[in-house]
Amino acid sequence: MIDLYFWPTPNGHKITLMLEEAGMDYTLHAVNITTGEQMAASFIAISPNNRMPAIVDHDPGDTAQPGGGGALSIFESGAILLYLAKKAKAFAGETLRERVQVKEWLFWQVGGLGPMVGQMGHFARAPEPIPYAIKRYTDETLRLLGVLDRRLANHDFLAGSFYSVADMASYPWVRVIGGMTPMLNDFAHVRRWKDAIDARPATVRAYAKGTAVNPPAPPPAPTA
Ligand SMILES: N[C@@H](CCC(=O)N[C@@H](CS)C(=O)NCC(=O)O)C(=O)O
Repeated sequence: MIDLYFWPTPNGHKITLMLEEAGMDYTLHAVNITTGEQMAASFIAISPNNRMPAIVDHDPGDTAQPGGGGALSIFESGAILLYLAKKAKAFAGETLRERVQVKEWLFWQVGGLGPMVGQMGHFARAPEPIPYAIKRYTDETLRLLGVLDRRLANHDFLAGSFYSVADMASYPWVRVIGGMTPMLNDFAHVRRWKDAIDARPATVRAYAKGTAVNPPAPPPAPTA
């Protein structure tokens, strides 16, 4: 059994996407990052960077190895995805070349797309607008969407012809962009790829789990 420490943000959704795709048993523990639950000592014990997602695998299956055995905690979404892919024996490529491409695009996301889109959103909502920062992160997000679009122009998915943890890492960030801004309009291949992942049953289940954890606020009551 796997415990998933989660809040429905793009980094959190990466892991529910993978767990649902792989059909793994997991228990979801909400870590409400809007009220500071990520700062609890019990959470920092498994996620020293006080960020979610994190997992604890109670059956890592390495008891035969020296020093192995017992529950294993993992933080950082990229590390979690690679761990789960190894455990599931799926979604990380089969050949050497496939595995290299999965890692290239996974690291591209955790080091590039995620932080840049995150900063773009942060500065868009800053109490004092800083035009240089808004332009810097918007331009960089557009550049990265261009990189993604060129890759997807001749590949079904990021690592080639198969769905992988690299797609699961990037998709939630592209979904956020698509929901907030018209920025995807110029990137037809990205939209085709996003639509294909939107339609996967595991994607629908993963996002339903997120909505259950933090349901959208009800619309304000109509006034006279
Ligand atoms: N590099 C980390 C980033 C995780 C991260 O930034 N998580 C955010 C939510 S998307 C968080 O927990 N924020 C809490 C905070 O800002 O205090 C990963 O990929 O797992």
